[in-house]
Amino acid sequence: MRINRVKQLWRQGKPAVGGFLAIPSGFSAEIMAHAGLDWLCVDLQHGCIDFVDAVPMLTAISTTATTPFVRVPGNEPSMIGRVLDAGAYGVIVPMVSNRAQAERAVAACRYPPAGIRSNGPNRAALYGGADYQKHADREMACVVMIETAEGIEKMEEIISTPGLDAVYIGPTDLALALGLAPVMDNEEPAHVATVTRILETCKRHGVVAGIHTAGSRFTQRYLDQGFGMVMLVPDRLALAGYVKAEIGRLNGWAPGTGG
Ligand code: 3PY
Ligand code: MG
Repeated sequence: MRINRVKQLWRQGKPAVGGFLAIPSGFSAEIMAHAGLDWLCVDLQHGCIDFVDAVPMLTAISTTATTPFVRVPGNEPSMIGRVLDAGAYGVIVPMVSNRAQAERAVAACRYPPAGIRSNGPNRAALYGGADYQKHADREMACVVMIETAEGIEKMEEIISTPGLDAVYIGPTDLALALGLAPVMDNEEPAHVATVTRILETCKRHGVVAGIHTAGSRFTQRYLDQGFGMVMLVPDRLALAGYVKAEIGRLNGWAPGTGG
């Protein structure tokens, strides 16, 4: 079976840097995949992406060494099974708030007897190999997000869930849960303290800590702190950021001025 290169990095104690995809296009997914990130996540929660869009995006990513992840819209085993069957090598489950929800996510990613995943890896076996079912439980990454008030309160019971590979922080939902403005790269002391507490709890339990950022400044900060899964750049900001930067380099022309 094809190994999960992100899980291999984690086994070696090394971090994996990735990107998020919100644009429903196989071509833009392929472009992002060729940029050389460790992982890319097709975002079915907040991206403009349906399942039928996600499949050609996973196919496009699998033309490269980048590991394909999917963020599902919610903690629903049937959806988790579908994206794994379509070839995702990792699932990110948003808004997980307690042990029972974390166990539900883990079980959805594992075949019996370890879990409740149903057999039918239609595209996954093409990508992963003919012995997919034999090794899938070892290679699929189950990642749950801590980003709710209850999740913050119950981080210990979530992070210590058996079979969980990583815990991923959604900084803007986390900010809302703390009564703060939904800022991504957040310097508010209460936010910084909560992020640190989640990171330290992950380290204590040998679980990879992950987090979303708005760019290289916070990605570097979190890598230096010991996060193992950091989101550097989403497709939409890659597009907009490049266009804005090029506009900014022009002399004597500004949008709408005619030059
Ligand atoms: C958040 O900031 O809440 C996220 O989920 C990032 O995608
Ligand atoms: Mg979120």
